[in-house]
Formats: sequence, structure tokens, C-alpha cells
Amino acid sequence: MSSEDIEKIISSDTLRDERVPPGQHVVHDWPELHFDGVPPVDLNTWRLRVFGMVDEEVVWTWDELQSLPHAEVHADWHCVTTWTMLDMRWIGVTSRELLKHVKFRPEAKAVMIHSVDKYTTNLPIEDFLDNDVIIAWAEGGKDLEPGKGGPVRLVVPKLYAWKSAKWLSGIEFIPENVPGYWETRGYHLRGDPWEEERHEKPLG
Ligand SMILES: Nc1nc2c(c(=O)[nH]1)N[C@H]1C(S)=C(S)[C@@H](COP(=O)(O)O)O[C@H]1N2
Ligand SMILES: [Mo]
Repeated sequence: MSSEDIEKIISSDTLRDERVPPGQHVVHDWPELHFDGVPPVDLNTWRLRVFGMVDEEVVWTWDELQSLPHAEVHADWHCVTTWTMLDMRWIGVTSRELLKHVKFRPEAKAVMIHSVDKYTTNLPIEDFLDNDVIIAWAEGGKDLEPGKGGPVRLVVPKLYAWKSAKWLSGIEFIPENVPGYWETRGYHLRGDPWEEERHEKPLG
């Protein structure tokens, strides 16, 4: 596939006059954050499984994922620990492209994202289907290193980086937007950096 064939998507947040959300600062070295170690991922046995409230479960192998149309997303990216990276260029398959092959039930309200390291994070379906959401295997022209989620991760540019699950393995359609790993531990259910949705308000 030549680079001209790749659909180019510009995340609308890169068109803002002020691109750095409140309380954030720009970094140039890509930090690496995960709750546990870097899990080994064998491409021969790796699968991406879409399940839950769907008419029929769909499973992709690595080669099958690669055979879908590729896209490049130009986007900024914000971590709740206050770093922001501008002008990321992610290569992969968009969530919309993937879901051309899945019929989810109208009662489904959210997705729970699953990873090889047992990490989970939740997204309302509208956020998952935003046009800049990508299942990415490369950034800046280089394949993702294992620490950065390689071979493949989700990227949700408009929400804090904890929503961008590394070592993606599953997308589960669920009836309610219930909390994932960090959301259960006090992070905001949605995580919009422009609204500073960092943490849920403490009780009491
Ligand atoms: N599978 C998995 N994905 C994950 C995490 C994790 O622990 N496991 N950490 C999240 C958090 S809290 C952040 S801030 C980003 C960091 O991504 P990076 O290491 O590429 O900077 O990954 C997110 N995705
Ligand atoms: Mo994070």
C-alpha cells in the first residue's frame, strides 16, 4: 500500500488557536506509563476480538487487521499527569473502519476496551466512534515500541491518554458506561482535557 492510498485524518483539536489545554505543558520526549509491566505479545497468536452486545462476534488476526484500509491521524495528545504532545502522526485502522464489519445492538451505550495486560478503560460509543480514533501500530513513521503499546494500541486523541489502551486485545459493547481500571480508582468516567475532567469529585 503506497502512502498516497492512506486516508489522512486531521483531529479537530489541532485546529484550535490554543492547542494546550488548561493545566498541561508540552513535552517532546514521549513518557511511558503503565500500571504493570510490558506484556509479551506474539503476533502469531494475537487477536482483536469484538464482542458483547453485537449480533455476531468478530475476531481479527494481525494479517486481517492489516488488510483493512489504513489511515493516518494527525492529533495532539494529553496525559492527565499534565504532559501534552503535539503533532502525533498515528498509522493504523480507524474505529469507524473496523466497525463497518460489526453490527452492535442499539441498546449498547458504551465500549469496554481490553488489553493483553488486563488493563481496561471505558468509552461512550460516540467517543469511540469519533473520526480521529485509531487502532495504531506506528507513530511518526516508526512501528510502536513494546513500551509504547506495540504491536498495536488504541488512540483516542480528544480524551486523556489513559483512554488510549496499549496492547489492545478486545472491544466489548456494553449496556452502560461503567468504569474501567483507572476510572474505578478515581479517574473521571469520561476524561475531556478541555474540561479538566481529571478525577471524579471525592465523595462528601
Ligand atoms: N494496556 C494498557 N494501556 C494503557 C495503560 C496501561 O497501564 N496498560 N496506561 C494508560 C495510561 S495511564 C497512559 S497515561 C497512557 C500512556 O501511554 P504511553 O506510555 O505511550 O505514554 O497509556 C494508557 N494505556
Ligand atoms: Mo496516565
